[in-house]
Amino acid sequence: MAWSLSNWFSVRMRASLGDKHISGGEALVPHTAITDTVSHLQRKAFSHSRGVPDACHITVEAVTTAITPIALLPIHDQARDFSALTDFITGHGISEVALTAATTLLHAPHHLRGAALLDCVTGERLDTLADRGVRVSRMSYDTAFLAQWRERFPQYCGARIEEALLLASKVTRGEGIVGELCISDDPEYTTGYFASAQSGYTRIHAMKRLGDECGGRVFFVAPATDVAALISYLQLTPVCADKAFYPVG
Ligand code: PML
Repeated sequence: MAWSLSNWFSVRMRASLGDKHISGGEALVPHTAITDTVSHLQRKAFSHSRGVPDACHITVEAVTTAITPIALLPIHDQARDFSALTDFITGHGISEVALTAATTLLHAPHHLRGAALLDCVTGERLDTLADRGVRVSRMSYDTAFLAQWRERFPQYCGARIEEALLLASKVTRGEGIVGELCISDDPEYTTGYFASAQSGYTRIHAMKRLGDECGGRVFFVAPATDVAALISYLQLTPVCADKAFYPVG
């Protein structure tokens, strides 16, 4: 499929209550879907269990660079809790120090709106964006591919998983990314994931206690990575998932 650039838009939402982050969302859509996408994101902003926002910003921006087709990561389900997964995660070249730095950040009371970039060896924070973090943006599914994928994997349908899987599939293609660790910031949702190009998208159940508002995303980055180029890719390069690493048709 060929994507015409003239008609694609990035739509981003951020909702907050005072200085508390409530919800975020984003989509890369043709101009014909802007209205529906804005209403979807607005509904998302005002129905989050973290609270009712007092500000909701929605930005609509034309995309002017070529859209890169990408493949979705394969999904694995781990019926284990996070504490059992240290060996699995450190097996990706992530040190225990870096993993501890990540879990400390993800459990901090004032959590990140975007993602923190951490050196996978030292655990040092590499971006300078503080609570704002890096906002991964400009991702979409090819409509026909998504329909096939939903038919093949009905157990993974739904906006939350589809959005997380798409984001992880973009992130793990980034030059220098070793892995991503995500804890949902929804107090009622305790499943998170670890994703990497090497092992795919591994869902982790019981990632936190029910009712806990902590959460966010950490991207583990190889030493000597060009961090500015990586952030630019994550925030600005448009991608569209039009295939998986396994047959879906
Ligand atoms: C979120 O709440 O948006 C993050 C969801 C992460 C896990 C999604 C899944 O169940 O695989």
